[in-house]
Amino acid sequence: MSDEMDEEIDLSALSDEDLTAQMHDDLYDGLADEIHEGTNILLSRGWSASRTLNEALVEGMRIVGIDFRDGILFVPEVLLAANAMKAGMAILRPILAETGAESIGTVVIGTVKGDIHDIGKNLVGMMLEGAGFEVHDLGINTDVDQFLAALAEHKPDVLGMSALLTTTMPYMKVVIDTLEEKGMRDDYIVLVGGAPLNEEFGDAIGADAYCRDAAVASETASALVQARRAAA
Ligand code: B1M
Repeated sequence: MSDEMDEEIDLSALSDEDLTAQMHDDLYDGLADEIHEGTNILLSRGWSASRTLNEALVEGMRIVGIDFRDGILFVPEVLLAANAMKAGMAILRPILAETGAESIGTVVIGTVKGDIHDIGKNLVGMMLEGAGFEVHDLGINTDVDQFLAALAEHKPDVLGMSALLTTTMPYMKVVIDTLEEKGMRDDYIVLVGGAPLNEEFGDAIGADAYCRDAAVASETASALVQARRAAA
C-alpha cells in the first residue's frame, strides 16, 4: 500500500468525460506532457482523431481564449497552453493527414503579416492534407511578397489566409488586391478564415469563401477545386 501524498493523476484511470475535463485543465495549465498522454489514451480507447481534436483540444483552447479575453490569463500562460495544444496536435497530425488517395490539389496557406497565431491555420493545413491536398504552409507573419513567391513556386489551386486579429484581417485584402493588380486573381481559389472574420468580410475583400473552421475549409476547398476542374 502506498500512503505517499502522490498528487499526480493517473489519466488512464479516468472515465472519458473526466479525462477530457482534465485535459481542458491541463491545457489551461500548459502541461504538454499530460496533453500528449491524454491524447494517446483517448485514441487508444477508440476515439477518432477529429473527436479527440475537437472535444479535448479545441474545446480546451476555447476556454483559454475566454480567460485571455477577460484578463485572467496573460500571454506567457497562453503561449504555454498553445505549446501544450501543439503536443496533442503533433500526435493527431499524421492520423488526420492519412490518405491513400492521390493529391486532389495544391494549397498555399499562411497567417498574414503582423499576426503570429498559427494553431487554427495549422489545423486547417492538417485537415486539407487529410482530404488529399498537397499543402505548402508559409507559417506566420506572411507578407504579400512571400505569398506571391509561393504562388509562383507551387502553382496551387488554392490560396488560404488566416488572421486572428481585427488589426491584421485587412491585410488579406492587400494580398487579394495585389493579385487583382497583377491580373492573377482568377488563377486561384482564395479562402480566408480566422476567429474575427465572417462571411460578409470574406465577400467584402473579394475572397471566394470564408471558412468558419478547418472542416469547412477542407470541404470548401475540395468542392471549389472540383467545380473549377469541371468547368475547365
Ligand atoms: Co492571441 N488573441 N494575441 N495569442 N489569442 C486572440 C486571437 C484574442 C481573440 C484573445 C482575446 O482577447 N480573447 C485577441 C484578439 C482580439 C482582437 O483582435 N479583437 C488576441 C490578442 C489581443 C493577442 C495579442 C495582441 C495579445 C498581446 O500581445 N497583448 C497578441 C498578438 C500577437 C500577434 O499576432 N502579433 C496575441 C498573442 C497570442 C499568443 C502568442 C500568446 C497565442 C498564439 C500562439 C500560437 O498561435 N502559436 C495566442 C492565442 C493562443 C490566442 C487565443 C487564446 C486562441 C487562438 C487559437 O489558437 N484558437 C485567441 C482567443 C480565441 O480565438 N478564442 C487569441 C484555437 C484555434 C483552433 O482556433 O485560430 O480560430 P482558430 O482557428 C479556427 C478557425 O478560426 C478557422 O479554422 C480553425 C480551426 O477550426 N481558421 C481558418 C483559422 N484560420 C483559418 C484559415 C483558413 C480557413 C479557416 O484558410 C482557408
